[in-house]
Amino acid sequence: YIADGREALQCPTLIEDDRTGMSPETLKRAFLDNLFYLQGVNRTNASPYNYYVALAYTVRDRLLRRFLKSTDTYKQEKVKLVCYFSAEFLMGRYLGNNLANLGIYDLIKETIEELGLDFEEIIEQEPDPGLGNGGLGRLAACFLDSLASLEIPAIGYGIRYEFGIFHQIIQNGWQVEIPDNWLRFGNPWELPRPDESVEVKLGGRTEIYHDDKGQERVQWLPERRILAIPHDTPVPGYKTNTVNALRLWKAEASESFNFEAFNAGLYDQSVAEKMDAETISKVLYPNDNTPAGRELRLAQQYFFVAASLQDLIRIHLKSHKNLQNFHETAAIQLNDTHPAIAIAELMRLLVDENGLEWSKAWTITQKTFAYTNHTLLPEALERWSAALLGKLLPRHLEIIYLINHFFLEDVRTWFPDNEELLGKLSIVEEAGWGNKQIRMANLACVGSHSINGVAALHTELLQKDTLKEFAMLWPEKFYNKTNGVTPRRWILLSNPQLSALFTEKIGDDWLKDLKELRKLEQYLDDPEFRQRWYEIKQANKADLAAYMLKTRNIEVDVNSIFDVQVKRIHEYKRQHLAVLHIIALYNRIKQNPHVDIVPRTFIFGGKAAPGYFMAKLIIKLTNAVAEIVNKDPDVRGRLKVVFLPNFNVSLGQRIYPSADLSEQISTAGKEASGTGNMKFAMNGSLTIGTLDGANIEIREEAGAENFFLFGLTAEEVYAKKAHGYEPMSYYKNNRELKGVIDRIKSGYFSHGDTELFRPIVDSLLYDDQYMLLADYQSYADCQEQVSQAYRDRDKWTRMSILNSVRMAKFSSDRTIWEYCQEIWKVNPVKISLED
Ligand code: NBX
Repeated sequence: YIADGREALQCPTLIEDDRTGMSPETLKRAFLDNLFYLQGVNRTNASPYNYYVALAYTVRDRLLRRFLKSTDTYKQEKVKLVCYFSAEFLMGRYLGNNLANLGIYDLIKETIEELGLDFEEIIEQEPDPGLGNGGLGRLAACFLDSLASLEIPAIGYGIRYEFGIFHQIIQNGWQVEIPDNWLRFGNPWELPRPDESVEVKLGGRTEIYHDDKGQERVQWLPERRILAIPHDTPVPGYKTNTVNALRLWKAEASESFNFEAFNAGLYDQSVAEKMDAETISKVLYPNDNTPAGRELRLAQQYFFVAASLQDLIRIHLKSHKNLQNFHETAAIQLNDTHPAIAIAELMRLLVDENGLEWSKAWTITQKTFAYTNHTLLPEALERWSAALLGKLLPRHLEIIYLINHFFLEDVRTWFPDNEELLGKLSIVEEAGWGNKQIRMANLACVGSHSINGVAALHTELLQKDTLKEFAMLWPEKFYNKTNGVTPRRWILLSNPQLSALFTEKIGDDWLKDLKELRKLEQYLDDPEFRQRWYEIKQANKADLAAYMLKTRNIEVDVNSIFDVQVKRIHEYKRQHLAVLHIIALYNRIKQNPHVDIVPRTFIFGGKAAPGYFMAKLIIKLTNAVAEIVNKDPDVRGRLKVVFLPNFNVSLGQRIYPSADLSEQISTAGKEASGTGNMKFAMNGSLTIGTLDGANIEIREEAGAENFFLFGLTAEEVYAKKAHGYEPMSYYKNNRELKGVIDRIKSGYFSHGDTELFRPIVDSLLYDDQYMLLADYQSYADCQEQVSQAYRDRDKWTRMSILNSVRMAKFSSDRTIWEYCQEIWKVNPVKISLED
């Protein structure tokens, strides 16, 4: 082991030391040093958290050499960097993941246990960094893991939110939000790099001036300047030397913050402005699939994008004389439209600040950016009022108008006299009364060379519907990139027992190439293998059962079907469809207490956006049903309903391995992809699902006979809407369904209050935008098939095995490889640790 910087100090280089060594003795010494010298505590008074911090630094030290070597290699070899621009990175805990990727998990676990410490308890001390809402943020994290594992030079750029996604508690059945102060005790994983800070400008106005050649040019006279301070977190690949950076920006007041006010004696005012600056990276907006529309949110988006582009230009100019070939240094992926203002910012940097000609700058810009869309819901597409955008970013508004002007001019020559088409394509929407809106998806499409959806159906619907005018204009720009998840976190770390079984049978190559798991199909007819499979699932269920008992004081039967729906709460995801079915089962028992029902434990988890009334009411309904069902003696433990509070990455790691049944029941055509569906299936859950998002591809891979399919197709949903959908007719014609809705209406779950759940009932009976009633019977019938299948343990286990071993397509390694080859045009770069 070689420690960097030794040569300069004229130290011998090949000596293993306390910061690089891997022998148990060296590790123990390093760990105890980090306890004593970094934290000033010792074995007699250290808390579990102190032990966590000591271990985190011990592991971080062992990442740094690879980290710096990676960065240096990228610089020296002038490689093209993949830059993942994302307002969210839902990384989950680092400690276990870094140990696994360094290949030292067992070594460290044993070493810690030799010191008489509880390794699990130490792992649990780490706050779960929740810098994202859900699928979109977690996808960014899985992508970083795959990029490093595939040895692709890459960097994730985002915001270092001081408060991540709120902590959810349940009070009286309702969601209550608690601020997530995750940095309170510091963060051992990040390296602040204040020397690489940059300034970001905001507000003010623009001005025309003449440069020294007499050329007319525009400059931006900002009102405020904010400092962006990068904080780097190393992201190691699985058993490679590559360690990439996640670079998150923190906002602070500039050094020169309101110096005048300060000197004029207005000390309080200048401090107030300092606090104002820090607000920008203060808190993650907790909305998924609805834009916030707030000035601070736009400031956040611009803040991290402007800082990141300056960073990339600085990197580029270290090894190139000008920006003419900037697109050869950086492939920037826009994770949804949240960073799309980068398109206008790069144009401003190239044209205004570096004197490039507009058309040259535009070519570079389009070659640099690629855009991923994550939603088909029209209400979720970001739009900014031109007035708001112009106030915060006056020059960018002008640039957007110019981009739009040249773009529409082109469209006019290609399609003369087609005002309707122009109206659809325009980046600027005239919303009436001079109320202009900037459509960020249109800006992203125009400014990128690639536009991709995240599952086959999603991409198809983007081309046919949401973005059809762009698909008509530029069919060659469209790609499908079906999502994936990293098998390191979602199998190896989450399900150590299953991982050990895999490795015992086929070696550990599956962790780098998930197709290897197919080899396990040969054991399908081996009763001993099936027995072990079953036992592992039961052991995982027992773990989750213990957790539910401890946290919720609910006792569940590990022989019941663990039927799980965990994801953000949203009407289109239809958690309430599952609740309707639970009430139907309950009603059957009440009608005939001896009815033969396969025991089930229904497990829910997920956060609702704090301002989303219906989603919060769905949580309340779920808990209200749980309260009645769980304590009813007629039910006799056959049904249990558990809402697990604060679903996040670490709770996911507990839940996915313990599920028998994965609920993926969105209205067809609404869920872009889903990624939880993949995590469940890899861990041997069977899916009950609609033909939506990636469910379709999961079913294709697993085999239709190993998937519980129900519900309308996307086409049928559109057709039904077009012909006038009447939910009331389903209510009137389906006795069981009527019984369910009447039970809610009657106040049975709300202590006699017939008003509480009226918004849900009314929405179902009179509108039912997401067609729960149309899909109800098909869902209930399908659930009956699930129950029958579960009665046959051998059959169920075979289906479970096949689901798990056929999920290779959904490794994010496959997804990232496709992005690399088709969109980014980058290849792996080997990192050598030799000097
Ligand atoms: O992105 C999700 C989709 O709903 C999933 O179908 C998909 O699998 C996943 C990854 O592609 N979208 C999502 O998570 N969106 C957000 O979290 C979001 C956050 C902020 C915002 C809009 C959407 N303003």
